[in-house]
Amino acid sequence: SSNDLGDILNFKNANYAKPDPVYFGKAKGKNVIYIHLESFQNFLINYKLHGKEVTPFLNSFTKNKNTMYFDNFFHQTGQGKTSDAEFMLENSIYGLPQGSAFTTNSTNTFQAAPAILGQKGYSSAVFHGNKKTFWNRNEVYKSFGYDKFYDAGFFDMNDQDVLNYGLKDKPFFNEALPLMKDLKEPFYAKFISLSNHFPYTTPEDQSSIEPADTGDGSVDRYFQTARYLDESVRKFVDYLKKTGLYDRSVIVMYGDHYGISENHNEAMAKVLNKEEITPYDSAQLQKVPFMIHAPGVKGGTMHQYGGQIDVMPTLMHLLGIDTKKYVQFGTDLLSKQHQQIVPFRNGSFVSPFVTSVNGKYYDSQTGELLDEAAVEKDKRIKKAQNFTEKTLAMSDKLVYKDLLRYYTPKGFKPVDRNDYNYNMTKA
Ligand code: GP9
Ligand code: MN
Repeated sequence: SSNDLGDILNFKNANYAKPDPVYFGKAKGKNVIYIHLESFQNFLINYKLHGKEVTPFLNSFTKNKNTMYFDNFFHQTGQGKTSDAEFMLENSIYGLPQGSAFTTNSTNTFQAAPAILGQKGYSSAVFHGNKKTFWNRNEVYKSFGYDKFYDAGFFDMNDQDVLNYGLKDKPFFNEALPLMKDLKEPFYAKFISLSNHFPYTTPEDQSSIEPADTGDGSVDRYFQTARYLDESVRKFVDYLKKTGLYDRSVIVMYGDHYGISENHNEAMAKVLNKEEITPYDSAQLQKVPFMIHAPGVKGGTMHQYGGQIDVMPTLMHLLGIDTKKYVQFGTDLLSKQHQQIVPFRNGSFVSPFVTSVNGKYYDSQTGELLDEAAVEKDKRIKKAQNFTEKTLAMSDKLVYKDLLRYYTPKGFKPVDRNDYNYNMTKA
C-alpha cells in the first residue's frame, strides 16, 4: 500500500548520510571494475601459512597508496549466498530472510547501479564462467539494467579448465580480457570468480602452496584455492595496468560470504591459534575484505564498521552521484554520518561497541559477554537492535511487495526489461 511506501521513504530519508566533499565525485567518469572474491574471508589477508603469505597479491593491494581497505567490513548474506551479495551491492537492499531474491523477485522494479549509471552514459557487463541461468541471473540482470552478460557460453568450457561450478579463475580472467575490448568506456563491469568455492578442490599440480594441516580437508585446501584466486587476480590487474585501464578505473574487490562454516570451528580454532571459536568469534569471522582502488584518491586502512549494504552509496558518491533520492538501506562508508551498525540477515548485528549474536551481547573490543545489567545500562544497544530489526523489515517489505513500482526517483527512467536479452553467444 502507499502507506508502506511512505514509511520506507521516511525511513530512508531519516537514515541518509550525506557525502563527504573530500571524496564526493573524486572518481567521476571512471570505469568501475568489480572483482568478486568468491568465499573469501578477511582472516586470509596477511595470514601466514607455513611461514608464507597465502595471498601475497591481495595483501599488497590492501597497502597500495590508492587503495582504501576496510578492515571492519562484513558480509550480510543469507541463504542466497553469492546472489545475496550481488543483490546488496547492486541495490543497497537486503537479501531475503529465506531463499534468494534473485529467484523469487527477479522481475521486480529496481533502481540498480547499472541502470543509474547507464543513464549517465555508462555501459555495463557481467563476466562469469557458469551458465547464465544459475541463480536466475539471466532474468534478474535485465531488471538491474545490465547491458551484457558474458556467461559460460562465451568461454571455452573444456574439461581441463572446468572445475566445480564452472570455469577455473585463471582461464576465466584470461578469456575475459579480449571480451573486455567490446566494452564502451566508461563501463561498469563485474567479474565473478568461482574457484575458491566449497569444497575447495584445486588440482594438486596447480597449487603453489601446501595445504594447512588441521586434518579438516576443506579448511586445509581453502588456503590453496585462495592462493589460486590471488594469482588469478594478480594477472588480471597486471593486464589492466598494461592496457592503461588501471588508471582509468575504480577497482572494487569484495568477499561475497564466508568460506568456512561453523561446522569447521574445531579446525578454525587451530588456524587462528585459539582454544575455541566462541559465538563472538564466529560473528567477527564474517568479516570479508572490501577494497576500493581509485586513481588520485588517497588510500589507507579504514576502520569504520560497515557491510555489503553500504557499498553502493559509497561507490555512487565517489562517482559524483548523490544517492539522496534513491531508496537504499546502506550508507556511504566515507560519510561522517555513516551509521556503524551492521545488521546480519538473522537479526544479529555488529558495531564498534557491541556484537549481538542471537540475543546475546558481547563487547566488540574484548569479546566479553555482557550481563543483563550492562546491556540495560548502555542505551545504544537496544537502539542498535531496534534499528537492525526495523531496517531488515522495511527492506523485506519493499522486496516482497515490489514497492519500487510505485516510486520513480526524479530524473530516473524506469528500466524496461524488454530492452535486454543475453541470448548472444560467442562468435
Ligand atoms: C555460482 C557461483 C556460486 O555461479 O556464483 O554461488 P554460491 O554457491 O556461492 O552462492
Ligand atoms: Mn559465493
